[in-house]
Amino acid sequence: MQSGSGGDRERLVPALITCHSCCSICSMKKGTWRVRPIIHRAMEVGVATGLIAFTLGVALAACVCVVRQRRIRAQLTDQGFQQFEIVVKGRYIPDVVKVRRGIPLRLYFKREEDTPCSEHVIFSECNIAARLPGYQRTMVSFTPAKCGEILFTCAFGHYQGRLIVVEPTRRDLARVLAGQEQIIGGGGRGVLVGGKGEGL
Ligand SMILES: [Cu+2]
Repeated sequence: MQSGSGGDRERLVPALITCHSCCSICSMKKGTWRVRPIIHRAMEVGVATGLIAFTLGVALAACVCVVRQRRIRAQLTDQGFQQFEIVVKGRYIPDVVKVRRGIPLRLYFKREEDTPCSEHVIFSECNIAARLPGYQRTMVSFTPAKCGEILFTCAFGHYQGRLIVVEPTRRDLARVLAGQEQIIGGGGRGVLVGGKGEGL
């Protein structure tokens, strides 16, 4: 007990400060923690906080990325096609849309202006051109045949947008097949596939 007073102190201080055998940040060696314990501790806390902040930052960036990806991907419908709305106002919003190959696509151009520039939308690779009346929603439909990019522009090429055509997943295909069976089996519902049901 008597001789342990020095030992008690030694045990108490490390319990408070937790010095490791060495530290690569402050190059402190084992046993030297008694000299600069507070600086050492502060560095450890600083590094730990930095690491946590960095990890949270990366996680947040990943979430934002996923949400953004979802937002620009055409939605699959229960009727077996994919659809997406693009606003035309000074440009195409959004100007990049992910679509699936081989699944009928309906693009709804919602034109919120009447400048002559954006009156037509042209998909030159697909030989598709459509007139977009001002302040209306116009459907352009086709089936993307191959993977890659499809450019669409206004008549003068000022407004530009891109469809990124990707391979559908198995889940996408299963859903589309289920939708088509439903339409075939559901009698009168098949009429909708012609694509005039919009705007009613
Ligand atoms: Cu234009």
